[in-house]
Amino acid sequence: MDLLTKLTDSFQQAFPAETPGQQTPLLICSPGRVNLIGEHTDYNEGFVLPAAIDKAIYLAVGPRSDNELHFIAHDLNKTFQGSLTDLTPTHTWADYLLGVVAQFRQAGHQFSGFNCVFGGTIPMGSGLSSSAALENGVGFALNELFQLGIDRIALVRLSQRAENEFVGAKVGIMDMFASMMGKADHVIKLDCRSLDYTYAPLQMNGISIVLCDSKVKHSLVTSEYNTRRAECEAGVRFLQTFYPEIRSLRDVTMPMLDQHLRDTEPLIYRRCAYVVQENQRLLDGVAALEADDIDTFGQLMYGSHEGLSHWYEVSCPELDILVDIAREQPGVLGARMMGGGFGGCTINLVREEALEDFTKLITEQYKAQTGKDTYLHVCKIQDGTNVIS
Ligand code: GAF
Repeated sequence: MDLLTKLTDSFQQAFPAETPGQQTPLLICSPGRVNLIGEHTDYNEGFVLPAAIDKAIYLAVGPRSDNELHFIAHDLNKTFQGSLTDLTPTHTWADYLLGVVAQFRQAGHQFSGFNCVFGGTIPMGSGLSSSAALENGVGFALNELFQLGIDRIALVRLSQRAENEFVGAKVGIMDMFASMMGKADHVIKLDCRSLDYTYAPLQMNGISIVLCDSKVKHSLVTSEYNTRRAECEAGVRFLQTFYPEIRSLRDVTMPMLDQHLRDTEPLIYRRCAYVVQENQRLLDGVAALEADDIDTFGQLMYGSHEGLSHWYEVSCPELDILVDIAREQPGVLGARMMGGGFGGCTINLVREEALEDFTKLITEQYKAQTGKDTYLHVCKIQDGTNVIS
């Protein structure tokens, strides 16, 4: 039985005719994302280059006639029951749904309780943004169910606020944006300051985007993520004493950092220098893609990984090993860790004719060096969050 049938069956069993005529739930698909380059730049008002992928969270949703909230996490085999009148964090998976509901309420939107069963194909903790996909899916469903008339960008912002304020992870806007705004066969060049964006066709003639899952789920990710963000903000505050016009690391150059931070604040210097250089790598990478120069783009990906590993210090031994193995394989153009870090996936550009050997070698060598199995996925780039039926 496929996942959508399972979710629909589970919905109908759990909520039989709760509201007459509502046994048939609204079905939503909300995808995960990849990011080709531009990591930890979003919350520094820089650029990112993400896309929505063919791994998603699926939600079956229906309205209730009361104020109750009934959620079923199908893959976890867990249930949650609450009320619109008591929206406080539970420190469980339910917060990704409750947080969105709380943001909608704060924004003044009126709606009744609802039932939701969800499950998905995004491996949890793999750095493919299952949480953003879930938040977007819930927001999208509420907007549809209750005809709230909220546009996609406003939904993205509500998802981000849910994660920042309710879940407590100070994430940037990239993941929600990519999941909601994705377009099949295109990457999104997003300016995270203005939210201006353009879609660029992904012309990867004969090259596949391959994800390698390290299968490491690091407990440090939220706390270290928030620390990195605070370190970047500290760098900006320090530089503002010399350059009051600076608003974020987007406005900072390497000479400014070299002159004022390198000797006095070496740790903050390394963090800020990584971000400034990563923004430039992204701009160079976009120019390389436009010139159909995938070799240069691949080299920039390796540069991104080096920076993330040594300067920003958000990698882990397993991710470094995956990138080191990939670098040695013929037909691999570039590889780097992706997302927040401390585990999850690497993203690799691999020539199609080399895919079979790459799969075999990376699987064997990763197992030999770490004792762990990796899981590989060749990505397709899909449309963003949408109604299935
Ligand atoms: C996580 C966050 F959610 C994003 O906002 C982004 O900062 C990313 O890490 C790093 O680029 O996925």
